[in-house]
Amino acid sequence: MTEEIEHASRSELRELQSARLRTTVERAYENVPFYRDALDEAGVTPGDIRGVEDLHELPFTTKADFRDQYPDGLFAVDDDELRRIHASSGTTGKPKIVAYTEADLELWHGVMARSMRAAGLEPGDTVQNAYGYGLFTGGLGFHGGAEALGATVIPSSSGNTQRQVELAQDLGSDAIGCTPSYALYFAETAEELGVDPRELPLSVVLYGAEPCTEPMREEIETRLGATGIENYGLSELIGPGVAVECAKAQDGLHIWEDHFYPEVIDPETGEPLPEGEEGELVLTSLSKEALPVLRYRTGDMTSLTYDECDCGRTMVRMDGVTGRADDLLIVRGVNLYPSQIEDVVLEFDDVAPQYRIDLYREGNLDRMELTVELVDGFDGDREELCDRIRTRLQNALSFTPDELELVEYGSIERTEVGKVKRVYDHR
Ligand code: DLL
Repeated sequence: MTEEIEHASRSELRELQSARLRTTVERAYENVPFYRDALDEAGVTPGDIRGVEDLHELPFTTKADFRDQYPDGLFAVDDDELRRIHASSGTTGKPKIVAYTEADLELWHGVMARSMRAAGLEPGDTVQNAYGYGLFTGGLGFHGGAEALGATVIPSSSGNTQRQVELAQDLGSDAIGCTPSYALYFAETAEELGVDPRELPLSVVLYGAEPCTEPMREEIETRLGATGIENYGLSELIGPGVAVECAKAQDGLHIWEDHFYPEVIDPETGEPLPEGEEGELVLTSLSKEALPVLRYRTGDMTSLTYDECDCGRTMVRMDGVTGRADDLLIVRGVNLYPSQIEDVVLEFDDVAPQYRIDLYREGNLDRMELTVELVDGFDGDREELCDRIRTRLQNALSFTPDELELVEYGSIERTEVGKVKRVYDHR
C-alpha cells in the first residue's frame, strides 16, 4: 500500500512543495534570528521566495551553523512546544542538537512507516530494531515508524549480538534494522553460534546510517538470505526517513520530497548541478516546525534522477551516498572515497567484506596502508591475490596503496555499537 502523494504528478508535487516552502521560509524568518540575519544579509525577504524555483536565492545552512548555534539557536518554537531532543555527535566539537514538536514526531513516524512499506513490510510484521536507542536518531526513528506502520517492534537496540540472534530466531523477526556493518557482524555471530543466518526468519534488512557499496549489499543479502533495503537520513533534517529504496526496483533511494526538498550542488562553487551529475546533497525541510532547515549542506555526495521508477512512485531518487565530502581522501594528489576502494576490493571472492585504511605522512609524502581480510579458510596464493587486487585498483582508480596487507579472517576489529570506522588518518 502506498500513499497517494507517492504517485502524484511532478507538477502537483511542485505546487505542494512551493506552498510548504513559503510557509517554512516565513516561519524561519519570523522565529529564528539566525535565519532572519542570514536572509537580511543575502538581501532576500520571505516574499521573494514564491516557490521552489526561487530556492537558489536562499543562503546555505552548514554544519558549522549548527555548532555555532549550539544548543538551541536554530529552534523555531517555544520550549513548551518541544516534545523530544536528539543529538548527532560529530567527530569533533559539540554535538548538533535537534528538536521535535508533537507534529514533527508524527511526521517522522509517518515518513518512517512509509519507508518501511516501500521496503515491503506490512502491518503485523515483526521488526527487530538493532539501531542504537538514545540520542542517536536511528533507534527511536525506526521504533516510531514500525509502530506507526502497525508492526511489532523488538527494541533490541545495538550490541548484545548473541542475544539478538536468539531473539530473531525465537520471536520470528521478519526484518532487522541496523547498519550494514552490523548486519554482517550479526551474520558472523550467528555462524559462530552454529546458526545458519539464512535459516533465520529475516526476509528484509533495513540498513543505513553508513555508506554501503553494491558488493557489500550483495554480501549482506547472501549471508542473511534476505533483501537489503537502504535507508538514508540525517539528524539535522529529521533522522532516518528522508529517503529509502523500494523493494520493487532497489534502484536508488526515493526521497520523500513532499517533506524534504533536494538539490545537488558543486561542493566547490555551490552552484546547482544538472540531474545525474554527482555533487553534494543539499536538503530543505518543507514541513518541520521545531527546526526548519533551509538549504542544508549535508556533506553527502550523490546524484539525483527524476526518471520514473518501476515501482510507479514519482518521487525523485538519489544514488547511494558515495561518501561525505569530508571523507574524501587526497593521497599523493589522487582524490578518492573509501567506498571506491571498497567497491573494487569486495569484487574478489577471496576477500571478506572487512577492510581498513591507514594514512600516514612521511616527510612530505602521504602513505596509505590498506588492510583487507581474507575469507574464512582461504588457502590460495596470497601474493598472487595481492597482485591481482593491486592491478584491479590501478585500473579502476589509477591508484595503488603503498602497502596492501592481507590478513586472516576475523583479524579486523568489528563494530558492534555505533557507526563503523574504516579510515584511520594518522597525518
Ligand atoms: O545516521 C540517521 C539514520 C539512522 C539513517 C538509521 C539511516 C538509518 P546521523 O547520525 O545524523 O543520522 O548521521 C547522518 O550519516 O549525513 C550520512 O553521512 C550518513 N548516512 C546516513 N544514511 C546513510 C546511507 C543517521 N544510507 C549521516 N548511506 C549522513 C551513506 C549515510 N551514508
